[in-house]
Amino acid sequence: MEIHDYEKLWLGLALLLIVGFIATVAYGAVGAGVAMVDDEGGTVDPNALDQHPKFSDPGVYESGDGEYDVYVIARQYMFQPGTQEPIEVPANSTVTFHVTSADVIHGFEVVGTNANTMAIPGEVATITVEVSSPGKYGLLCNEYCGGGHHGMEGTLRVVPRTEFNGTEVSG
Ligand SMILES: [Cu+2]
Repeated sequence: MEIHDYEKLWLGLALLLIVGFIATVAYGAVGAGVAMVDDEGGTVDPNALDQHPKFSDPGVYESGDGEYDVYVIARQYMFQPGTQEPIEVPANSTVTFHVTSADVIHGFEVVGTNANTMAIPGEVATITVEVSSPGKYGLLCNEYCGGGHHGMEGTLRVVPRTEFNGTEVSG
């Protein structure tokens, strides 16, 4: 059987395309750092957040050298903290957000980064990000949660380490 040269060329190009698609999908699955939120954060009673050791006073907690835990409650239509007062963390640190919802399903996205999770009543989502230089990031809810959804936003401020005062952030 003889295959025409032109046909060989197109067969080669089609194969190349398939390999390219597989490589793209493989990169998207593992290389880009996209991960599903797992059960690691545990569960919580959404009706008793005020009795939770951390969610009763949501905010920034130092958990180690240059490591911080940030407890955030999403509710219609604000992040607490984040909306009424910005979440403030020092530059060059590792920040783990623990996010839950007090009412309906919300989203929690740090705009311009790949930190993006759902906030589900009863579930605690955890995401860890490295913050480097000082700057200001928007927070926004990306799950439709009701009439005020479009206004549900907040601020994450990364401040120079010398300006960071951990004692006034929590709450
Ligand atoms: Cu929303």
